[in-house]
Amino acid sequence: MLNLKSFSIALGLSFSLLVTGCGNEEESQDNGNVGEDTTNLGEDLEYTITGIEPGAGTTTLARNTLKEYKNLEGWKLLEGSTAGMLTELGEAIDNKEPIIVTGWTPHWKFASYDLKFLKDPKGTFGGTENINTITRKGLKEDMPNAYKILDRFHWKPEDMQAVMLDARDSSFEDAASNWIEENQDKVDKWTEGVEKVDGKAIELVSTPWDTERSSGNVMKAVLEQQGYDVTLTPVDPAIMFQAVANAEADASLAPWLPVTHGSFYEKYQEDIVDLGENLTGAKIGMVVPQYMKIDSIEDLKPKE
Ligand code: PBE
Repeated sequence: MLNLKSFSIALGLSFSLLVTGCGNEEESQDNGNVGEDTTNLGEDLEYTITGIEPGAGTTTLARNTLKEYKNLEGWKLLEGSTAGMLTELGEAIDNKEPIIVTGWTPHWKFASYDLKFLKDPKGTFGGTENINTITRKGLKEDMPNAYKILDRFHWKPEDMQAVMLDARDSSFEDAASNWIEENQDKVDKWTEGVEKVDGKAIELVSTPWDTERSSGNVMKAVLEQQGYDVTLTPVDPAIMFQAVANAEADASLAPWLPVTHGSFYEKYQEDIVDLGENLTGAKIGMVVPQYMKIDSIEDLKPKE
């Protein structure tokens, strides 16, 4: 029915290339005063911010951040994969070494480690972000029951983070059904008075990060309970917007707005239906371990 399969295959391929491309683990063993002297900090880090996938909204904003802050002259963004970033972060923390990553919340890393966002006085990473639900045009008429559930779906950062954490020891499918079991009252409000269907196919499109694997799998399970035959396909944010705009997919719970995916939203807003926020209080930016002495992006010193 749709061409998303080829998209996801392409994405899978680019992911494996990226993961292999980002395996260099530098170990700077020298300092005990983590980030105390911010000139040495740049040298210790080889003036590198540990980033994620090139296609992420976060990466676009991080590239822009390096341009906008004059004090980041000579710094570079190491683009790679989220898995690579999380490995580097975990290792740095084990060794109490400095590291700066591009990160976001909700995410289990904030539950597992003591982390902080660096202040961003220029606001290049935006402020508080929302995650929105979008559908293709005509879904309301074609699938009024699914539309109603999608429109009612909202939850809190704590809910999403709980699914992400749980999925680390099991799978997103299991974590989603556990969450539904424990939060049946919330789910009942989304499905109240909605008629069940008999195997009607619905295509959800999402992005490959744990945040959206959580919301996507919860919605998949809820719609399946209502009798839908649900396909959930992870793709890059650009493709996610394009697929909904072209009606190759029915809906997505994955757009981060107004800033992270703002450029895609602007491009496609005439061709999609925006059902508004499904989560408020998300955030992206530069993230460091609490033990580092710096507090702001402006505390970093340019390369000499
Ligand atoms: N992220 C963080 C997405 C949305 C925000 C990695 C989950 C992205 O950067 O596109």
